[in-house]
Amino acid sequence: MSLKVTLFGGTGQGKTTYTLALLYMMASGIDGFRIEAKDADTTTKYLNPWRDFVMAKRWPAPTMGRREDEFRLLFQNEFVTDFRWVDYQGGAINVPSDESEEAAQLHADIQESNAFIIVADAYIIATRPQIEAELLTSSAYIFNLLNNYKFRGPGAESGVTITLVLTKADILPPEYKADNYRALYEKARTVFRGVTQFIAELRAPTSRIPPWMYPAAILPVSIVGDGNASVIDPGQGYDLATISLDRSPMPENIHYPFLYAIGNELDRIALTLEEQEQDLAARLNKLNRNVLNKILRGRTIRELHQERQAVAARLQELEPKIRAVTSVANQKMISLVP
Ligand SMILES: Nc1nc2c(ncn2[C@@H]2O[C@H](COP(=O)(O)OP(=O)(O)O)[C@@H](O)[C@H]2O)c(=O)[nH]1
Ligand SMILES: [Mg+2]
Repeated sequence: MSLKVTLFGGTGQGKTTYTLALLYMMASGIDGFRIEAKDADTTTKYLNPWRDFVMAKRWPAPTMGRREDEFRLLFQNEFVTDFRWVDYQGGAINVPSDESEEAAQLHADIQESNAFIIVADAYIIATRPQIEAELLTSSAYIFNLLNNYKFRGPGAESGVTITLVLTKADILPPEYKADNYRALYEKARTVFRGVTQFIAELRAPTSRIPPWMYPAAILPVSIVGDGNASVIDPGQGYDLATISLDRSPMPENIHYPFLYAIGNELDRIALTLEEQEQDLAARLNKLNRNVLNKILRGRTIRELHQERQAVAARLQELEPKIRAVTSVANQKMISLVP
């Protein structure tokens, strides 16, 4: 069993570019954290398009289908956990699981994930009419899936970490950058109001679920850095903006959402995983067969249970050290609910 982060977002929101930049930065290590791919080929697969991006100023090709890769997360050169990163073509969010293999896989990913990084285009949120921004970012689809598989589904008490990454912050109109992105946060919370309101309800004094079960935060990021890219055509309808990369990219803020997700997960899992495992079988048996088979991948529920227990023990051991580092990310991120 590994820690699992699912990257969520509609087509063209910036998931693949974000992933390439993050893995490039994390491969050399940031703040004591380092990511190693399971094998050298995986690393090459991610480094090549990143090199083309930096050297030839060529954006990564659109993702075909779902892509899952295994990594190892290290902290001060100590193994923390295996770690799976799932990126897929935006389309899978918008299809029912009985109609598409990829959608069934996505539903299983959601059910099994510890953390979600929702990737949404800040430029779309700022410049499109609200209702178009909702559809292009797939905010309602994302809420629907989270709601069914995490918030209200079996296992809601175990919580989940949610990070909303607002990409392409570099090309935002100045009024959305002003005052520490105040106008952007406001619009993003409205576009993602399903998730935001759900979290807000949990923060109410009457809620029986403690706030640390559902850490949720937001941050604008840029893979290229301010002033290094320009909008050639703002786009309309389904067509998103055409953007040229003019100078060498200088990624900004991109590792914080990741460290936030990881750090809060380690905290939360160490505290809840063991007890949550008690009713694992009951929870899994409530799932659609198709989705359950994807989660088990040939294992029995008992084997899955044992793998999870081992992770919990390991995390408990490392947690105090890791907390020292992730507190930086916690301070940098802005709470989803003001
Ligand atoms: N200005 C700017 N544009 C970006 C940035 N990240 C992505 N883009 C643009 O968004 C497009 C789609 O990104 P991609 O990662 O393929 O989106 P995905 O479909 O969610 O994987 C890219 O081709 C770029 O034009 C960024 O940080 N700044
Ligand atoms: Mg992609």
